[in-house]
Amino acid sequence: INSEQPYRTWYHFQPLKNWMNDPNGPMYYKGVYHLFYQYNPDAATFGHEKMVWGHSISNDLINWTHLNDAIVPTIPGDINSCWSGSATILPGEKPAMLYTGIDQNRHQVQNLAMPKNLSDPYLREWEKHPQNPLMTPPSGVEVGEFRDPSTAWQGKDGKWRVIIGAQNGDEGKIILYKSEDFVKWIVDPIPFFATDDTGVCECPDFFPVYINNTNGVDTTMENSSVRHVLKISYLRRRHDYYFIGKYVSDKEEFVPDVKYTGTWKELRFDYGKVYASKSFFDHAKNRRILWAWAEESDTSEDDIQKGWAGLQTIPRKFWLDKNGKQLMQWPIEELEKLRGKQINITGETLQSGSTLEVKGITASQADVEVLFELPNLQSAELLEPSEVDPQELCKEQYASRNGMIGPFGLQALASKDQTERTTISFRIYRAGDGFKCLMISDQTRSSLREDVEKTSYATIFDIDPNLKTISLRSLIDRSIIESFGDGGRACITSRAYPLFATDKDAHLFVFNDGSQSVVISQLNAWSMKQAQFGTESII
Ligand code: DQQ
Repeated sequence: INSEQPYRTWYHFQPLKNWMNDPNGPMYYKGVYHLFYQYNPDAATFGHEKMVWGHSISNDLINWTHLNDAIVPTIPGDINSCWSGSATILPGEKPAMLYTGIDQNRHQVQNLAMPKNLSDPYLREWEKHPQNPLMTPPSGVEVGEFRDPSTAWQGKDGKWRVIIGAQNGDEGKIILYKSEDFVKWIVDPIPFFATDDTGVCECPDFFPVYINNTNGVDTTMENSSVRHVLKISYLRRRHDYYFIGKYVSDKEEFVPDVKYTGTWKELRFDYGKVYASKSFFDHAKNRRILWAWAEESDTSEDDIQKGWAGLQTIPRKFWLDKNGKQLMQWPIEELEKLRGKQINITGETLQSGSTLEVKGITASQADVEVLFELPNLQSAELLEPSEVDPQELCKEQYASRNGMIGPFGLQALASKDQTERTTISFRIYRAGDGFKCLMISDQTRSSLREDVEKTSYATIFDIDPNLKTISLRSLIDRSIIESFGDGGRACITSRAYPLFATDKDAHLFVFNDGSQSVVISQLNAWSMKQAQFGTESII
């Protein structure tokens, strides 16, 4: 299977075959993690006629058993597809799934499904509520752009609240509904959030995060120990943006600290190929976890050939940074169970223009953590203007011009001669009164194949003027690379489809193209074992 399927992942979640997109209804319930996902049971392309909820369960969020599809079109309210939605655990430990149905008129409506048998530990079968659909497009919302109910929460008055993504012309809206019994929902006439010129808001997620604590918290918490986060997937931009702010349930009001600007400065969960993310509170380990869809960047014909399309990122624990201004993310600790053979490099100087191969691990499936020791930041070149779109900076002409401090970093999924390589790098600038780090995942040389999309991704973040070291962690898995800069401050996911740098022919290098040398203070790289993806025998 390896040589026939060089791009199929070893430890990133995938169904056995066919098309997968958004993560749906992730939850932890009575000792079992559940992941549902948008799935086309019939093909490796999006099912315009029929999408269903695939369902898999796990004890550790890494090894999975695939079950039968959980929610499939059966009623007038979802006969043309079962689209995205979220889990809420109701009092009495009863999971409830609100999801979007494409109804008999191809309108988008919201439905409720609940487990048929709560004593089945895997919750294999789901029953639809007889009163479905529970919500139909309200006035001021297009009938075909009303979808993706969030996890519900209770306000101080005890009523349930849920938000739904919508559109009216160019206006993107987040619509709030309230309910006492989870069945009869009343729309709030004032949108919970709106953006003028974005088009539809998809997969909204809304939850509290602790101030000064990396633990997660249940969606209903509302007091002075937390801030709130609203995440929206904007379809036109195909990115997941988030806003940190203040939520007051008795006013039905969420006020973001920074107003939506529609520019590159907007905060994002990931600056690469990630969309339709969804979080859940894992009360087993008191953490909030993010799932996200990493779509393919090869052609649809390739997907049909491969027989599959779409991955989920490795679940990430996330929390509010000490500065209160952004979220920090880190792959869940359970992933480390898959670490096999380890290579370590300590205290090695990388002179200007040098490249060092990290030998002795399976470079096509690896987990790499590097801590770079930086030269004196005063030697960094000046960034002018000091506020510039990192995506512009990363364009070829900039990226190829070498700087003083950086670019330095990793070349992953690289061929021996490095003609194929995905380059994840840092470059430090003096900017205004402080310093900034530009992080890039450069796909332009990721494959000698011409038919794959090779967009590069970049983000820029402020660094402390006294910063002595900077860390980079990359999870490499055959056709995906998830990179975490500065301890999870900046995340970039990319897809790569090398022609030659696959399996045993994949290599990993550390490099420094800046004119100042940098030191590998510590590098640890592990071969990654294959995660288990089993199937239950079909009942
Ligand atoms: N995918 C689902 C929709 C959602 C979109 C359909 C986001 O519910 O808006 O598969 O990728």
